[in-house]
Amino acid sequence: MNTPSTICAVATPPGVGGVGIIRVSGPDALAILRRLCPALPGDLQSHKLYLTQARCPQRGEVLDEVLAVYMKTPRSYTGEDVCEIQGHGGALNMARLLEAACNAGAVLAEPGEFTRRAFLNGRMDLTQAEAVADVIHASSQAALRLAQRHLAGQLGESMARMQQELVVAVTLTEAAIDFSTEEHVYQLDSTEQIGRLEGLIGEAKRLLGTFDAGRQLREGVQVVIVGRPNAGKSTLFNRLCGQPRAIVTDIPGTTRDYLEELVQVGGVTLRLVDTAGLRATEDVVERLGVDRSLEQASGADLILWVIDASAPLALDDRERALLEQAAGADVLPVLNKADLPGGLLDADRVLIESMGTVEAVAVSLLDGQGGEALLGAVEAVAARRLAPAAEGVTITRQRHRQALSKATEAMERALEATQMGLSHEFIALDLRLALEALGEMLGRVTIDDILGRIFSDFCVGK
Ligand SMILES: Nc1nc2c(ncn2[C@@H]2O[C@H](COP(=O)(O)OP(=O)(O)OP(=O)(O)O)[C@@H](O)[C@H]2O)c(=O)[nH]1
Ligand SMILES: [Mg+2]
Repeated sequence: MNTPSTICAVATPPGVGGVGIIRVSGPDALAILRRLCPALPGDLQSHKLYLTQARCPQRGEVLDEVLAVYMKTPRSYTGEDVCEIQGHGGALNMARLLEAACNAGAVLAEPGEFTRRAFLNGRMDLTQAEAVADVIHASSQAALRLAQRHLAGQLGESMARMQQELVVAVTLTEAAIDFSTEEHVYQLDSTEQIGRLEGLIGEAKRLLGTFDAGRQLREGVQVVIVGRPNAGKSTLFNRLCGQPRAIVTDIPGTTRDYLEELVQVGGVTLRLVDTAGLRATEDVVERLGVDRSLEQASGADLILWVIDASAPLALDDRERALLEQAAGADVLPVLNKADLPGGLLDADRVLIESMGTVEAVAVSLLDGQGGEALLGAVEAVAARRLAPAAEGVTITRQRHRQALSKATEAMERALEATQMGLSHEFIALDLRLALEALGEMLGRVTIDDILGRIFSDFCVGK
């Protein structure tokens, strides 16, 4: 195997800050640190901060007064020898220290390379590596808590437990194949095997059921504002954003393209989208805008359906189709313009109620009445949708869902074959497929390792 290079990067964000950190990782990290900070003692201790001076490795001039730390392999983030130099924050100072680290023998790290090395060195599984990015990018308290749980290994541990159970199932099945022709015939206890597989499938399905909430927590709940032109969509968008982000006029068809903003409501992040009013139009630009609005709405978790309640409901065909096809999304009817005399007919109200998944809220976006009730309703829907991810093990990415679905399908095939008393060979094949899928999720393919270890514990045959 090639010796890995020693990489370096600025670990703190760009710009001005009290402290800036240069991180170095790899086999030469300590030598590089010594070249940069020649005054460090010869018997440098690991995991201890030293106040010293960083100097230019070539010319010897003082670059900065720094705190330096050496973290000896394997007790470091990457599992390699790691050194960190904490200098005074500031783009120029950091750039100069980084250049000095390169002159001392390090190469610039690629994006994510420290975490990649941590994963490759077995310091974390893939779900934890993903969680590092999620912690950094978390846009709400709830998303941050979930990312921290994943970083702590909650998801990985749960997958590893399933993996272990599955290994037992594979081992027993393969034992039944290998030893069925020998003197002491090994019989697979199919009742026990069925129970084990049913338990595993149940757990996998429970986890798959957390995906929607997990994704919404990680990425934000997608809230799309739709309705007829002039209903007040952009006015609502601006109110929720807290700033006049979208253009509002009394000309129907003002919004042409959709607009998106991240908005915090009650500790939850919403991906709020304002769209073009839905109507038939000859205008090419507006028509494209309507198409894009429909596209946005098809990915919505919550649709805020804005209705001008001062006139009878003139439901457009696109509007009807959109609301009827919004599978899985909540629909909250917003009866706007409550400051004007009501114009909705009784039949309109019945229709609105039938199309909404939650109770309609009457508001005037102009004078603010009903604003609290509307926010409360949005918060309630978001909280209900996110509840499955609030605690317990949760999956958050398509990658997790795909791997888990693959594992579940394979386990279901194995269960069915076991129940039908089919050949152990086929069952073992499916169980191995399921194991591989779980291995993909953790980024570890250790099936044969685990099999070897566990197999030696089973006293089957001689
Ligand atoms: N009286 C009254 N007028 C309102 C209310 N909310 C919005 N309006 C007005 O309705 C008009 C249209 O508002 P917009 O927010 O631009 O409507 P829109 O749904 O985004 O319209 P398009 O972008 O054309 O689809 C503007 O003149 C607003 O000031 C309300 O509660 N009461
Ligand atoms: Mg608009």
